[in-house]
Formats: sequence, C-alpha cells, structure tokens
Amino acid sequence: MITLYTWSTPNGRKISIMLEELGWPYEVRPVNIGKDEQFAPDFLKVAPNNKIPALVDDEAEGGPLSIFESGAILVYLADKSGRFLAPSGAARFKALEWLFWQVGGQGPMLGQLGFFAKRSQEKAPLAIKRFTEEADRLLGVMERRLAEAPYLAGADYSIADMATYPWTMAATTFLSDVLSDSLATKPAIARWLKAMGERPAVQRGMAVPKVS
Ligand SMILES: N[C@@H](CCC(=O)N[C@@H](CS)C(=O)NCC(=O)O)C(=O)O
Repeated sequence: MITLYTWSTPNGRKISIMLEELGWPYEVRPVNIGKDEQFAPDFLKVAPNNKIPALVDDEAEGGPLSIFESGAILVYLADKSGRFLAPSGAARFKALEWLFWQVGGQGPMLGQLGFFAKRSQEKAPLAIKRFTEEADRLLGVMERRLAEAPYLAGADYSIADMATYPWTMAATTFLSDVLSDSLATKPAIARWLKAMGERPAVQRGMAVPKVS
C-alpha cells in the first residue's frame, strides 16, 4: 500500500496526479498545513523537512520506504512503474532537467510571490517586484520551451509536466492579479495548460485531498 501525505496545495498535487496517472491504489493522509499539522511528531518521522508531500511505500524493494521532496517522490514512482521518465539516456535527463527547474525555480519563486503579494498582511514592494519579475522570467523560459516542444521534456508527457502543472495553475488563479499580463502573452503555455487540464488523471489528481 502507498500512503500519500498531502494537502490542497500545488506540491502535494504533483504526486496525486502521478498516482492517478498510474492508476495505483493509494491512501490519502491529509496534513492541514493551515493548522500546523506538518509539525506533528508522527509526520516528522516521514517528512523531516516538515512539508508536504511525503509518501510511504510499504511494498518498496527491500522493505517499507518513506520519501519526502516532490521531485524525489516523482522519480521514485516513475522508476518503480517504468512510466513517465525514460530509464536512461538523453530523454531521462531532459525530463530531470525540467523537473529540477520546477522544484528549484518555478515552485519556490511562485511560492514566495504568493507569500509577499497575497498572503502577507504587510506589503513589501521590493519583495513583490523581485518575485513578480522572477516569476515572469520563469514563465518566459517555460513559454520558449513549450513553443518548441509539446511537453517540457520534449515529445513525451513526463513527470516534469506533472510537477509544473499545479504551480502554473496557481499562476492563473491565486496569482492571476499579479501574473495575468505575463500569461496573456504566452500562447504555448495556454496550449499546454489546456492539454494537461483535459487529462482525466490530472483532473482527479488536482482534486486530492478532498477537503470539506
Ligand atoms: N521542496 C518541497 C516543497 C514542499 C512545500 O513547500 N510544501 C508546502 C505546501 S505546497 C508546505 O508543506 N508548507 C508548509 C510549511 O511551509 O510549513 C517539495 O517540492 O516537496
């Protein structure tokens, strides 16, 4: 059995999209980060960085395995299933390149923009300017890539797309008042968002966890 510790935020949904694409059964353990449940001692045992997502695979090779960091979890599931990431060669590294770009760049920068422009009571103009410009630059990088290839890794849909979709959706919704001008000039991202959003597994993954 696979257990996914997650919340209704972009980093968690990367993994529920992948699990839905694989069609594997999994148990969802919601970790309400609005109520600081990510600091509970039991969660710390599987996620020492106190952030979702984390995953436990009871049937891993060699015994139960817990993994934190969305990129590591996606690579684990891709290697275990043999899907959505080439086993070797250039295609594998193209996908990993864009996966690391997302995990180290697009996600954190949009996250900081969300904090300074939306969630913080105090408005810090320099921080908002800095992260708006960086988000715009990263969306430009993504636009150029998707203008030359159907998916981030190239011809094939991969874990890099699954990682990037939830944060790009946040750019079009939660962050739309800061990023709508940037997105309006990016037709390749719009085409990719549409294609991604039409996948039933992506739709199901984006609805995890069910929060009332
Ligand atoms: N680099 C981590 C980032 C995870 C992350 O930032 N998760 C957020 C939710 S999207 C979180 O748990 N935040 C709670 C907190 O910061 O206390 C990953 O990719 O897994």
